[in-house]
Amino acid sequence: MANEKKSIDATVNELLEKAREDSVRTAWDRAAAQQPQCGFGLLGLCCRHCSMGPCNINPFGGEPSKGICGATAETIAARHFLRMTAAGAAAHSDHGRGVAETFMAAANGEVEDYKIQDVTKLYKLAIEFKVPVEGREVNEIAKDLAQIVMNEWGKTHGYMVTPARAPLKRQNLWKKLGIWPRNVDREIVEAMHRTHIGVDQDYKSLIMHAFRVALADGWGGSMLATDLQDVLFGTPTPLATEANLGVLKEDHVNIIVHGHEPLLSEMIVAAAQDPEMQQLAENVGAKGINLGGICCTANEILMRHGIPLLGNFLQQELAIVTGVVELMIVDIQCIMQSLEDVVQCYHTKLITTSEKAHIPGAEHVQFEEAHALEIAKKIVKMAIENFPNRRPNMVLIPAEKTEMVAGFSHETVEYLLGGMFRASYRPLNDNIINGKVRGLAGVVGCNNATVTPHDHYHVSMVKELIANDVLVLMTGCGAMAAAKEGLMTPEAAHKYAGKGLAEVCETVGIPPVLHLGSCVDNSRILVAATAVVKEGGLGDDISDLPVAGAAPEWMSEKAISIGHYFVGSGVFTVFGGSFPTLGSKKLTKFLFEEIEEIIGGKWAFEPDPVKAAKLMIEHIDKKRKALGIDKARERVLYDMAARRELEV
Ligand code: SF4
Ligand code: MSK
Repeated sequence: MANEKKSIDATVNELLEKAREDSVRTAWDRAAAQQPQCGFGLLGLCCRHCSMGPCNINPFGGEPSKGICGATAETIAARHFLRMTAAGAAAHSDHGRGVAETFMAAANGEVEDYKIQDVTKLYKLAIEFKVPVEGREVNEIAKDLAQIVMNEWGKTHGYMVTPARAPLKRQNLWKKLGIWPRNVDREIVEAMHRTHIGVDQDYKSLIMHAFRVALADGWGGSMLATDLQDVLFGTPTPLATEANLGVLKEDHVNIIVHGHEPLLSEMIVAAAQDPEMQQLAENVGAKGINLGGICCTANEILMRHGIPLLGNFLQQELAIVTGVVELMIVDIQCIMQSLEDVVQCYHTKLITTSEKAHIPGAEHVQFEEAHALEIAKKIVKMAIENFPNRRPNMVLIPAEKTEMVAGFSHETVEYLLGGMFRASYRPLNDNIINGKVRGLAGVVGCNNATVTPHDHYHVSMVKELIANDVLVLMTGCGAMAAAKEGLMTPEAAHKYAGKGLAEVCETVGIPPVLHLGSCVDNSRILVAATAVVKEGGLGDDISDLPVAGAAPEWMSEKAISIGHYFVGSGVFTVFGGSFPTLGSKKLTKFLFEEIEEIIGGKWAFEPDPVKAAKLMIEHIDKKRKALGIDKARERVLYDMAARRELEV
């Protein structure tokens, strides 16, 4: 396939051309080299959980129909699905644990570079975890809260606290089904145990435990990561910035932060703004220091500081191909090992920083919270010192950059809708009831080198949804795709949204596509959905709401965990690309149909993004009908048609 078809983003196609000229191989080249990919693996029909294997199952019904131990197609695919969920939940939740540990260290005064910034959110959390607040110092409250919160990862008895934020009916369902998570670590360990040879061999039982694991992530580890990051670094509020590789500056020292945790990147932001560092940059002939982000670290510093988004997952190699990046700092998750090969062709330094994530050949600067700012300054200095090594003949900065507005936390949305003194979701609920807003969609997830053109699936789906008056909430790399396309400005409502949604967006002053943050911030979508339920008038559970979820270009195991906690929260969720259980008809039928009776949500697979959007809209309309508000929407359409007639 020609390069111009690899992405709908012109920067990608331009830089892929340059990569070829520079003899740099990218994920797209390696994806081509992997073809044809293993059909058993794609269908979830390959097991290597013991050394009698690997065992494959014939997807066409012939032999072999069972693994050597007798495991069936559904058992093998369900075990695989559960292990993916566990890996995804582990990644999110271990990120959350790191934040909790830093929060504890900050509360104990052990790390001077981190301070509690959102005291209101701290109080809210303290009350939720039954920490006394009356007449106490902030740090005393924080210390007690930190001790209790850490138990969410590994308490010896009882259940997790934060799932109690869900609507009461949903809580009761989780209790009845026995899937209210006990603690993050236990559910993940149990997932590994259940999927060992000869343990849980009932696909339904495996999928129900996958709910418990995923809920421990979405309503626990991820939710606490978001909350504690807000406490430490501030809850995001709307801010304007720019997205795409065109924000790189030829006359500046360019530094990229890539990965997921804000613990280091927050310090890099502070270090880069330090006048001493600015002066050092000028001393080497640069006009200043330009910071940008890739993947969810980008989303974290975007949401709180308006630092520009450079690009999403599949742009990480191409950012280096521009030839103007002095240094890329990575921490954890979604970092391609190939970055080390790419930097060999340019002057860029690749710095790993997490004890959990090393890359052979990359320079490792161990990040320590106790010396956070000092280490951040050391890394920024390394970038500055590397500026003179830039090779001018290797430079190509694409022109494209797009304005965007980000920073939509649940609290901000509530404030924007109702104002400071009557912050409330009431206006949103009213507009859903009267049909101006048809429903809500969470569109999240990654890019995937086997799902081309890059970004096309996110953008097409989102455009279809907003044209049909569905307000879209986004996170992760999908959010970046929408931002680069110009869907995250208030003006986009007028240009792309249906009349009803455009009217609401213009009244409130919001884009039709809201950026809610990083992968762990999908928890903000759960909280927002719960707030809509609690506001009243739209049923008494998330599964009653006219909402749907999607990940059209997913690739990470974290996406499976996210999808499963969306479904476990009662949301219809559509994935594109591929789906890991398709080799088992029984299991797929269970996930795509039967599960709805049990949990109120269900999965679907549809690679065509517009068809997938239509499935979401159909589901939203089905829920509107069940709520008895389908008539309201018809009436609104009739009124608008009548108005148009009058205008003519
Ligand atoms: Fe084969 Fe069973 Fe071992 Fe899996 S656990 S590799 S199906 S024998
Ligand atoms: S970074 S998990 S590629 S969204 Fe969160 Fe992007 Fe997916 Fe990584």
